[in-house]
Amino acid sequence: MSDTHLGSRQYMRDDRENDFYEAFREAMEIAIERKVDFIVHSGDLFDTWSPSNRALTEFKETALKMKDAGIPMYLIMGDHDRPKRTDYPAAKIFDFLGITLLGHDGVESCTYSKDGEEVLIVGISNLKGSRKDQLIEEYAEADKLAQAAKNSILISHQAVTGYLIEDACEAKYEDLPKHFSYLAFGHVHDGAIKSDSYPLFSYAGSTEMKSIREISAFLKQGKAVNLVTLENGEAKAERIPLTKVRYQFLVESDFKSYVGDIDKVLEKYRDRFGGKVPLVTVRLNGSGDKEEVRRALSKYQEASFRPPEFISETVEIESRPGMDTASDYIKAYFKDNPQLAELAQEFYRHARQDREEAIRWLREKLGIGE
Ligand SMILES: [Mn+2]
Repeated sequence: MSDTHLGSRQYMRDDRENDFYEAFREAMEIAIERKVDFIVHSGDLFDTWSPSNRALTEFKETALKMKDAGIPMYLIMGDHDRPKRTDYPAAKIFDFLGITLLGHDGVESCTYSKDGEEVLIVGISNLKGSRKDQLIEEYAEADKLAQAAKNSILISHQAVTGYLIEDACEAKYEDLPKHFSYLAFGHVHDGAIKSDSYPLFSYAGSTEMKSIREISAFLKQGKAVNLVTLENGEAKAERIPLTKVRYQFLVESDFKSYVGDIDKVLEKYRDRFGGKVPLVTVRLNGSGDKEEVRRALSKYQEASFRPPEFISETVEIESRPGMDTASDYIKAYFKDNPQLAELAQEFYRHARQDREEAIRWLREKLGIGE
C-alpha cells in the first residue's frame, strides 16, 4: 500500500480527516483477513513530517492491532513525511510495534524470513531537490543487492516516466533496477500496475483522494491495495478494492445547467456510495445569482457541497481614499467572500518570504497535489 497521508484534512474538513483514517484501517483489515506475512508501505504514511497527536494516535492503535496479528510493516518516507533538517521521522517512534523504516539516507535493506523462505526488502526513502541526483546511483546499488537474492522487493517513492507528466518525473522507467521480483512504488496517487514485464511494477496509489485531480481516475478504477504473492522470485499482484473511500465529484457547469448536471452524476453513481455522503465541488462559469446557487446546494440531502467556485467573471474594484496596502486591494477584490480574502492575504504574506514555501503552504491548505 502507499500514500495513506494520515492526518490529511482535505478542504479543512473534519469528515475528510476521518476518511483518511478509515481508509487506512480498511487497508489493514484486508491485510489481517488475507493473512499476509508482512506489509510494505511505499511512503507518505503521514501527511506531514510533523503529524498531529491525533494522527499519531490513530496510527498507533492500528499498529498495535497489526502487532497482535503478527504482521510487521516495512516502509520508507515519502516527500510529505520526510522531516526537515534534524528532526526524526515520525514512523520511527513506532519501531517497537514492528514498524521498520528503511532508507533514510539512501539504500537500506533487511531480510524477512519465515519457514526457511527469505525475502530481501530494500528501501530508498524519497530523494528530491539536491538529493535527486543520487537516485540513479542508489538504484544501481539496490540492484546489486537484489542480484544475490531470490525473492526481493524494492520500495521507492518517486515519480517515474509514464505515470506522471514528464516535467514532474524524477526517474526514467527504463532506469529502474531489473533484478527485483517486485518494485513497490509510491508518490503517484492514481494506482497503476504493470505486470506484463519483469519485474512486477506498481504504484499502489493513495488510499483516499488527496486532491481533486484524483477524482477522474477514482471514478474509473477506485482505490485499492495490492495483495502480492512472491514465489521463486516471481511476484503476482491482485488489486483489492477499498470500499470505504468517500465519493467525490467535480461538476463544471454554468448557472443554467448545474442542477441537472449534479443530478446526473449522483444518479449515475448512487448505488456505490456505501453509506457515505458524497462530496461535490461545483465550479460555475459565467455570471448569475450566487446566493441562489448556495441556496439550491444547501437543499440537497444526498450530497454535501464545498463552497461553490465561480470563475471567469470580471470583478470591479472601487478605489477609495485610504486604500494603500496590498491587503486593502485583496479585501476589496474578495468583498463578498471574507474567508477567501483572508486566505489570499495569508498567501501573500507567505509569498513575500519564500515563494516555493508559499505555494507548498497553499497546496496543503487547499488539499491539492500529491
Ligand atoms: Mn503522496
